[in-house]
Amino acid sequence: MKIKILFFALFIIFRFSAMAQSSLVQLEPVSFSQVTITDTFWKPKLDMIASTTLQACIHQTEEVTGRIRNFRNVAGKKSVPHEGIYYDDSDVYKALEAIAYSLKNKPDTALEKKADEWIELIAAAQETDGYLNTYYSLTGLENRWSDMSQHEAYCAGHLIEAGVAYFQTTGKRKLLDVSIRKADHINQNFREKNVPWVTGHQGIELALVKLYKVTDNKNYLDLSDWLLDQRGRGHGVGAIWNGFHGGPPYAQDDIPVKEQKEITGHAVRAMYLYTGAADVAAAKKDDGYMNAMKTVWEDVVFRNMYITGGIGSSGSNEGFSLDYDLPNESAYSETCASVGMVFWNQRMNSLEGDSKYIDVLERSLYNAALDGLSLNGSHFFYGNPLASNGQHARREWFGTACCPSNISRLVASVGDYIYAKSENSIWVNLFIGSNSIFHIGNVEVPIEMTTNYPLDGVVHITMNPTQKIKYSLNLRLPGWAKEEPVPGDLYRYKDQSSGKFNVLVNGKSINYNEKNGYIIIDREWKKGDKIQYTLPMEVKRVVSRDEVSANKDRIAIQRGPLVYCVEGVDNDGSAWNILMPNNPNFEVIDFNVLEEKVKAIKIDMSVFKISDDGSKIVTEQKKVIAIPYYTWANRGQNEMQVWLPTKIKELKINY
Ligand code: FUB
Ligand code: ZN
Repeated sequence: MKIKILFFALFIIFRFSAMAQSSLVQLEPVSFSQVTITDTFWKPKLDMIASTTLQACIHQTEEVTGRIRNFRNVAGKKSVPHEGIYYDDSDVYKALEAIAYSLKNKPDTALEKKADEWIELIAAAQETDGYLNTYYSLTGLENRWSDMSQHEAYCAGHLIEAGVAYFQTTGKRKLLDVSIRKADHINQNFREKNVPWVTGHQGIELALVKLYKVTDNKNYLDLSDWLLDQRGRGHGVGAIWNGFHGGPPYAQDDIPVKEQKEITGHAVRAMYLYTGAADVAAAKKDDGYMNAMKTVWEDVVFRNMYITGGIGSSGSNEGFSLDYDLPNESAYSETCASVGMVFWNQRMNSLEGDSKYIDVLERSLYNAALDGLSLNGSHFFYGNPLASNGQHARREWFGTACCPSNISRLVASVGDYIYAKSENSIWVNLFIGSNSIFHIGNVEVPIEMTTNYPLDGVVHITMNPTQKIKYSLNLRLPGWAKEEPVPGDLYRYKDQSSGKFNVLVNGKSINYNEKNGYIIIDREWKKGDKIQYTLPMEVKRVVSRDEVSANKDRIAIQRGPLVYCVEGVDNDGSAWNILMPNNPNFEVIDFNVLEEKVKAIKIDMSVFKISDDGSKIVTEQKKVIAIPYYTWANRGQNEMQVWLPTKIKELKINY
């Protein structure tokens, strides 16, 4: 008997220690609502979202298109046709979510009043059983939940995200309660009855985890897990997009999520799926999802990601094609997919505590995602090509308008990605001027970061703990500041680094450890301690693996986290007639792209032209200007290239 009890006790101890070991979460992100942005680069963008971008979204949503009219018509029980596309409700919710974040950054009574007005209509359009979707309410409710390729769950996901965000910012529950009723409707009709349903476009999975966190109702977490587990079991009908029949891989529905190893299909769907899976993994301490996602992540980053951090190279499926198929001029690289890369990589960083995920996040954020928003905030890119013959232009809006509100919500909530915390540590992931207050034990630790990043690499951090206290400050050491532009070997530097990072505390060198891409300064801190962290902002040449045929005999330029491009408007109208020399001389200069202050790079290059009489090709040595990629196409349509040719055969000369 005693032996049995001993075995039982050992079994319990073993079980508990195994559970503790499988505790996945390494760090917890600090919400944007706890962070005040003071940054010279980002603060004007946050203000622009509030003053211009959200106004553009409202104008398009309410006046130009029928999105709000659809809600008004359902609320008024009118028997009229649905206007627009079946997933247009999602844009209203995403705009509301962006408004919620923006209100936190910059309170605005008129904006809040507009949001409240919309929320009244949304609530009035909800069916008595919790269902809410203007497309089906106007075209025939009897057809709802009959076609998995439609976006009912996707719209519900965006509704929930908006409801949570608006509640967190304003304390107003109306939209949250609408979301709860909708989530309950789905839970009762599918999970509780075990009626198979594969979400044709993911998004609700990550939203349900947010709802679980705000309500503490585990049903929503279980529903999210259940929905994830529906995939890859033959329940799906194959997703269809604008007539494109992608079959199960298109919607990541060919293999159960925990067994997936390769990235397939539609890029935005994939990003939302893996973000949701990471959230469930963290909340349920389920490393099954994590193990799968690590391999999928490597497939994305090692073989299928643009140097800009954009993904989904193919327009026909808005997603992934073959490994290393990364064409530049026809790159799809949807803005929403880069927004999704930011979401997913943040979750992976939290689970693993490894900075390589933030390296990717930062790359997507500062390049492919930010490129989706014009410098004046009123025009958008849907796809973000890496080369142009002048055919690409930013637009005011799109028929499918997922990108404008998506980039708005990302920029407005950029504070979410700066800091993270764990028991005795403060983690600095992004270098963005800001203030926040941490709590280490019972001690308040206000922290202030100031920087001119990404224009220069000097970051100042001041610690102001209310009393002396020991904790570690973990500063991300970006891969680009070492010899690794990206994790893996898809891209590599052509030059050895001469600069090195440097960290001082109160003006003196200190001892630190380096682990998982972080500089760890573990010591007793006191009020007023100052850290000066300097990252080497060298101009670096980047080359691709040979398998990327589009980049063969070409070089890209990077400085800090920013990828550069040559745009015709700065270079006599052309960007395809230049040749990168073997040993280029880079001069970093202060430059303005419209109002945006940037560091441009002047490069001595051979420029090829047709002679005036048209009889021959002439070469001139010129100073070619390269600008940060995210700023291109703001001064009209013109030529652009990120990957600059090193061989004459790659040139195109206009005549
Ligand atoms: O289908 C909804 C959204 O529209 C997708 O996420 C985008 O790729 C676009 O197709
Ligand atoms: Zn989009």
